[in-house]
Amino acid sequence: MSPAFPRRGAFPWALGAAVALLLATACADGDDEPAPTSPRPTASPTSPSPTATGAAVITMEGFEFSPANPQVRPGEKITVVNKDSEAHTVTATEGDAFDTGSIDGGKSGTFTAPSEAGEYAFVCTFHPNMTGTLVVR
Ligand SMILES: [Cu+2]
Repeated sequence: MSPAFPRRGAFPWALGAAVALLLATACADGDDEPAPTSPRPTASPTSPSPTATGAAVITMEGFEFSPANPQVRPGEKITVVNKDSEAHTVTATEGDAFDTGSIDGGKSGTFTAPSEAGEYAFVCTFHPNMTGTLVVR
């Protein structure tokens, strides 16, 4: 009867080892599942285009539009800042897509981008060599 004691003692030992193994594999599985989804920094490194994010602003300075090719959303409100002393306009060259009218030097105005995507050339009606293209998309 004496050799039965060590055998009985071995059963809980083996059970404990089996449970420990099960727990270890269960923990490993639990760690594997959320791993592929959590480390995905997709949104943070995508903000190097200043015209596409935030409020759209066109600056007139030195008889130039800056940026000359602003990219905006359909129907977006665009602020126009005139830093020159002369009056300027932002006027679509084809049709009447948009027109700020005269913006005096040192003043600012606004206009609304067309609701249809496309490229709209614009000009200052006072200074036709001031040109730009509004990119709506
Ligand atoms: Cu002008």
